[in-house]
Amino acid sequence: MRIVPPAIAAVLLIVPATVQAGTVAIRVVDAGGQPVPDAVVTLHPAAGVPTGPIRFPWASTMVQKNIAFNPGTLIVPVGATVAFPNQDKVRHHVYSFSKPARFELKLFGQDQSRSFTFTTPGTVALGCNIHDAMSGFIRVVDTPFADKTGAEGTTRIANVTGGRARLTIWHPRLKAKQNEAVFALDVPATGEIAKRITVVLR
Ligand SMILES: [Cu+2]
Repeated sequence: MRIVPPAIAAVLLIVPATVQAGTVAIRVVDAGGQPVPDAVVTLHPAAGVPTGPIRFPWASTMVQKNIAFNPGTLIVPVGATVAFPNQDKVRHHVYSFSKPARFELKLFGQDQSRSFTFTTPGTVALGCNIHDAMSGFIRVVDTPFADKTGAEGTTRIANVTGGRARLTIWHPRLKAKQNEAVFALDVPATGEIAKRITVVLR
């Protein structure tokens, strides 16, 4: 009979039984090397996304304030019900003609809210019938590995399932089919991979 030395036995005990996962650090820049904020970064591991509900640390809320959608781009998990509170003194009439969700939230005023449930992944462009300049986007995603780039054009997504993955960058001005650029990425089983992505904006 083989005896496992105590030191090795202790190491075996502390190895977690979870899937190996790494961190993906993305920096999105435009053709001139300038950071691209508010780009939506999503990762779909070839091994599949973890089962269970997708939750993000931000609210599924699209506020109308100062005659603008806030945030300008909102990421929500597929199946999310998004609230549209009006914090302006004027009335808004929110609509979308986008394929994943065609809807209309007819005239509603200050401190009123409406909601809509997004059941199809994809991009939803929002407008307002009253204020032509109002423009907003909801990116409905079917992966928990999603985030928006900050002012520096960067984001860091942790606990991503290791192995081959599809990396998608979306931005409303990205010059590509459906405003998306898609890449293959090898996510490390532990530690971090950093990737700089150059996109062409219109
Ligand atoms: Cu409006």
